[in-house]
Amino acid sequence: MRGWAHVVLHVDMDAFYASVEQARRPELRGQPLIIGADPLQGKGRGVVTTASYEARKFGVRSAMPISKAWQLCPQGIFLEPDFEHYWQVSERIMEVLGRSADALEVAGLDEAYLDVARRVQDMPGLEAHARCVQAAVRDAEQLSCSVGAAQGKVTAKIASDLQKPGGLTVVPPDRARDVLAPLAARRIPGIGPKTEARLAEQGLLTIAQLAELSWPRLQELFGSSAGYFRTVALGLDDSPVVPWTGPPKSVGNESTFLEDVADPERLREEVRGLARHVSGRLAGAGLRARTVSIKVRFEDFQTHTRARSVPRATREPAEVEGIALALLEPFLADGRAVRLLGVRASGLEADGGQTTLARWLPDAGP
Ligand code: TTP
Ligand code: MG
Repeated sequence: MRGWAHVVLHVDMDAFYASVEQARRPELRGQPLIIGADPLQGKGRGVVTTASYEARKFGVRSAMPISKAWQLCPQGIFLEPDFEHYWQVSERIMEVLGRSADALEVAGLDEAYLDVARRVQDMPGLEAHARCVQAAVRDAEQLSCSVGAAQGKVTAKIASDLQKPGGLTVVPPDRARDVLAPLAARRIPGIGPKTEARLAEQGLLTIAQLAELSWPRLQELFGSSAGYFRTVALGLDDSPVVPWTGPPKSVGNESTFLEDVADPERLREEVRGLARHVSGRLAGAGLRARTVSIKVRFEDFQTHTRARSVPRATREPAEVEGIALALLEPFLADGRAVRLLGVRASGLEADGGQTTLARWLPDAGP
């Protein structure tokens, strides 16, 4: 594919939970199906998780109060989600997708990026391959998906959403800026409702308007993510697929001081902060650790690591912090200046013994 930095497909399942229910229960097909909290005859207090396209015609949407969905679509069929089942179907879909790509990056229960650069030669080949991917998913699970193709993941993701359900949208690099220009700014992953409202206050509604902003203005609006939004808005995104290689073996953070530090209290404080950061990352990934280790590098680059294991895996901030501090203490005795400190958690276990692929989904956004 001449002129393409990468060839990325983004596959996103259509009305995923609802379609899965319709696939396993044929009597639900063609029906307005609403997955979410129990509506309790209109008095339910939860929200809609997703709605079939038949129900969306009535205005039912994800995250809407279930009582509102009940009003909008009284003839709807309401079901509570069966996550266990959706995870299983998701894993099977990812296997199918993996066979259609040289690298697969799972981005959520119902979405993934495929690197297909080595499988397609030209535009017709790309379109044919994408249609084959859709057919393979349909054959395997009786489910429909939408596909976006671009030279980068972000543009591919925006593209997959443009012709739902069942659509295929190819955005070649030389067309990217023009295709994106008229779209609402919120189409860019990372612009949620809050950011959207903040941008709207400044009259910024479209991606074209973001593309025209000066660099200082972008930095004012987006801080350290300014570069990401500029690249995407200009149609220059070429973010590659990063294949999923299994759960992490360890999670750690390090910091190098601007100037070497000998003050024991400052070193303890730094280790506390690193330990809290590591606990937070474990919580985010649904992991616990059996071993906590620290790394200390002195001003002369002499580097030491110390580790301690606990009988029961943990991510309790106080416990991780306590172990890290205890490991640090012997290094503080002679007042040597420290250049770098690190805290790492290993011997990782997933919550509740859950080891499925879906457990390791990365965070969304830039
Ligand atoms: P989405 O891909 O955002 O939505 P969808 O697959 O239901 O519909 P679309 O055809 O527009 O892609 O999310 C995938 C699943 O994630 C969805 O089926 C249910 C779940 N989900 C929530 O639990 N809460 C939410 O707010 C959203 C948007 C989705
Ligand atoms: Mg979806």
